[in-house]
Amino acid sequence: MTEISRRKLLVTGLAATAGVSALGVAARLAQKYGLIPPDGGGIYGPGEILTYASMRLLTRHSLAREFSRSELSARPLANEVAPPSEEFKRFEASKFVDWRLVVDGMVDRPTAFTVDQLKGYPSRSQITEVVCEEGWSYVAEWDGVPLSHILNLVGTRPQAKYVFYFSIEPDWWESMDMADALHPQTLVTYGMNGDDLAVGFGGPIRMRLPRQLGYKSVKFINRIVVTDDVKKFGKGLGSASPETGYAWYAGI
Ligand SMILES: Nc1nc2c(c(=O)[nH]1)N[C@H]1C(S)=C(S)[C@@H](COP(=O)(O)O)O[C@H]1N2
Ligand SMILES: [Mo]
Repeated sequence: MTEISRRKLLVTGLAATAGVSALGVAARLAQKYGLIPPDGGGIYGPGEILTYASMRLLTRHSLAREFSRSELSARPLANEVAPPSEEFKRFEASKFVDWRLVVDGMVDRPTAFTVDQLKGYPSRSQITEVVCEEGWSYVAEWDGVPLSHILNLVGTRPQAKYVFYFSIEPDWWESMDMADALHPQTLVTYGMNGDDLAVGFGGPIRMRLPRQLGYKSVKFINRIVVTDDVKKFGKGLGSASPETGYAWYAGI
């Protein structure tokens, strides 16, 4: 079955079983505007399509809540990560001067950025919440360069649909659609609460998407790939998360 007809079947099936006209309308709109998430197949597919499509239709341009300094968490919680590799320890020992963030894929000028280069671009500071799916959260101030600025520098091609990003830590990779990639609050961060970003919080470089759950904010990123084809990565579900039972789109 072709991709299109499989999708059509899925969405039509959803509309038929929904029994509520709003769901039918959402499903038809999802179909019409291509609002099908990469993990929109399988048994949880219809739910993922509904979530993604309705969030996108309602909140494409909305902002995540930003907080005031008085609301900063006294003790931000660094969630546990795997023990650092020897390679990572070497980067850390030389204060990450050799760390590179490679940006390539569907771009005109593939580039490897140093941390200092990233710090030299127009920065944005925002006080936002990290929300883990396990039920805890904290508020911190993040400093970084908007991902949109980086995408402009490298010359993202108009056909681009997704931005994939990879950690040096194996099995941690994610992607976002262009609405999130170009969103002003999506930052490539290098600082937190006025300091360099500590390793526990993902230093030297971490992706921050305050409009999605914490697991989309991948730590220790060293590669960004712009693409129009999710099938090229892993099992083709858009990120590592759906491969282990979490939604690709984790809007909050
Ligand atoms: N590389 C990497 N990134 C990661 C994780 C991880 O284990 N490794 N955990 C994720 C999860 S599940 C959450 S909730 C947040 C936690 O961020 P924090 O440590 O700042 O609280 O980081 C996300 N990014
Ligand atoms: Mo999490």
